[in-house]
Order: sequence, then structure tokens, then C-alpha cells
Amino acid sequence: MNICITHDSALIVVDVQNDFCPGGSLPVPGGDRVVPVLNRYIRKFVEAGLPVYLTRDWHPGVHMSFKSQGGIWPVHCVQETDGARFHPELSIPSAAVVISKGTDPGKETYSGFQGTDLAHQLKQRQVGRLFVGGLATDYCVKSTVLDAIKEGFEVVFLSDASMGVDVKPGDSERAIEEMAREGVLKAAMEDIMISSP
Ligand code: VGL
Ligand code: ZN
Repeated sequence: MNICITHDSALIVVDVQNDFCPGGSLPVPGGDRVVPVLNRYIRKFVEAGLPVYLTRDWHPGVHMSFKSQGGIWPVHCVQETDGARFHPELSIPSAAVVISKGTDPGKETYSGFQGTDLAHQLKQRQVGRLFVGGLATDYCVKSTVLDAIKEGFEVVFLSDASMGVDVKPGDSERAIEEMAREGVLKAAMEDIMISSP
């Protein structure tokens, strides 16, 4: 299937942070394998003059999602720690916009749209189509994608640039099915075309 990077497109890279990669505190198995693929997408968008947004999980030292607070996750992505930094090999364009989420100690927000001004920023730049990839398919990528649909964006899920945690086997597959039911397109590098001026 051919899917166009249109002139009103933006790329959203979700939570490619050390804690979600092997060696981190909440690793997605093989999570770092998305990095070189995302770098290729980033290059395409930068060369086309299109915006790139990076979301990051950015928790205070005490957060309700942590097991110590009755949540389900180990401590992860605490603000200003090494685990919260983007993967060192991710090529972050100088003009990229970083969106921090999960900053309220009392709220779990998987989506890059919740508690942030991401939708507002995208609408101000007249973005209509979003390409979304990153970590983790079955949590933050899925939530971000579903919120983007609710906000009225056309959304393309980048299947070769995303990986899931699969706490229960099959979670990522189910997440992909759920996104498809909501009208999300699924694409990999070979499906992507750039629309010429
Ligand atoms: C995430 C679990 C907890 C994610 C964030 O980025 O998918 N998962 N916090
Ligand atoms: Zn988190």
C-alpha cells in the first residue's frame, strides 16, 4: 500500500528513552531496534521540511504508576535521570519539539496528548496527518494514536518503527487491531512516498 507524506504531515516519535530500551528499568524487548528505523523517518521529514515531535515519559520521583505507589510499573523515566534521556543513537533534529508527559504525580497518562499542548501545537502548524512510531506499541504509542484520531488527525502507525512490551502475549497485536478499527493506517518504510510539490 502506498501512503503519502503530505505537506501537512508531521512525525511523532514516542518515548524512545533509555528506560524503555534494553538495560533500562522497564525495557521493551528489542526496543532499541526502532532507533535506526526512526532515524530514517526523521531524516525524511527533516529533508521535506516537515516538523518532528518527540514525546517523553517524564515522571516526578514519586508517581502513581510506580509499584511503590501502588501502580503496576517499576520506577522509570524519572525527570533528569539517565533513564529518562532519549536513546543516545536517536538523531534528534535541532528543530524537534519535545513534549513531556506523565509529569503529574497523581495521573497516569500514556498519551502524548493528555495533559500537554501537543494537539494545539499541531493545529497551529496546520498539521493534518501524523506518522507515529516508537515505544511502546501497546501503551504509549496506542494511546497517542487513538487520541490523535479523536482530535481529528489522519494517523499512520509506523509498524517497523514501533515495538511493544507485551506484558500479556499478543498485547501488541491486539493494540494494532484496535488502532485499525479506529481508522488508523498502518505502514512501513516501503509503503511511504513523499508527495512532490
Ligand atoms: C509507557 C509504561 C509506563 C510507554 C510509559 O511509554 O509506553 N509504558 N509508562
Ligand atoms: Zn510511565
